[in-house]
Amino acid sequence: MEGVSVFIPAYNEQQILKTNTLKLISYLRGLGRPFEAVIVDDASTDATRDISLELADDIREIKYIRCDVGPTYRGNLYQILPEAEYEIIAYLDADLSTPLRFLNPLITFLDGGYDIVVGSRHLSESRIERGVKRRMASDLFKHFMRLYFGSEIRDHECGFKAFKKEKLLPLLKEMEYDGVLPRKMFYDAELLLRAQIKDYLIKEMPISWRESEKSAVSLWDQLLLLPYALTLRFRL
Ligand SMILES: Nc1nc2c(ncn2[C@@H]2O[C@H](COP(=O)(O)OP(=O)(O)O)[C@@H](O)[C@H]2O)c(=O)[nH]1
Ligand SMILES: [Mg+2]
Repeated sequence: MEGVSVFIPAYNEQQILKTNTLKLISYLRGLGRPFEAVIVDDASTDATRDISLELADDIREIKYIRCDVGPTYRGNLYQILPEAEYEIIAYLDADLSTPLRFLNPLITFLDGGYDIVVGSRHLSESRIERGVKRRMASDLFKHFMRLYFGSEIRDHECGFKAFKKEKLLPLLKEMEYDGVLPRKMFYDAELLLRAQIKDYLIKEMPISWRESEKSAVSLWDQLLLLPYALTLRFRL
């Protein structure tokens, strides 16, 4: 069985990082495949660094990578993913908005031949606890991606995804010019558009999602990405 590298993007997560990382480790131990858990910290200003260093010291399978420039929302995370030790790459939110029991099904779809599996909050079997404002924004974005880009995916933005490393690397390479164009949350959407152009096999999997109150993402910030998103159609 292929090993899995699970990434945990973390920005100021001192409250929950230790407990949830330990939960993740014990879950992964139960899967019977080689694994690592990699905390990717984008210049947190709280104790995230100390907590992560301690975890990495204590537990062999935990690694800690700190980026000095951040927060970038997704930019740094995607630059770090190629450092994965194993053939399957997954990431999830530090607050475990999607319960861990969905992780094995997510990975298993890759074993079954899919190239990318995305957790989705927009399928009829998905179970979502989310504020009205963010739900509406997410619905609007879903329609935008379908109507403007013809995307067949409903939830591009969910922080619960898995990839075959060999398929992800060429996509990241294509997107390398990112240096001058901070895509932030739009990174995921662009990646999935490019994956569809390459005819990758993509599975959208229903999940549960319970949003915690803390959020690093502002809707206003996302709106500022609109010029980038509108012009992307001509660059693809
Ligand atoms: N590495 C990194 N992680 C981040 C950044 N912003 C948020 N995160 C992490 O990404 C995950 C999702 O963030 P969250 O604020 O809950 O986003 P939301 O669920 O979309 O509101 C959490 O694990 C955060 O700690 C960032 O700029 N860099
Ligand atoms: Mg969240």
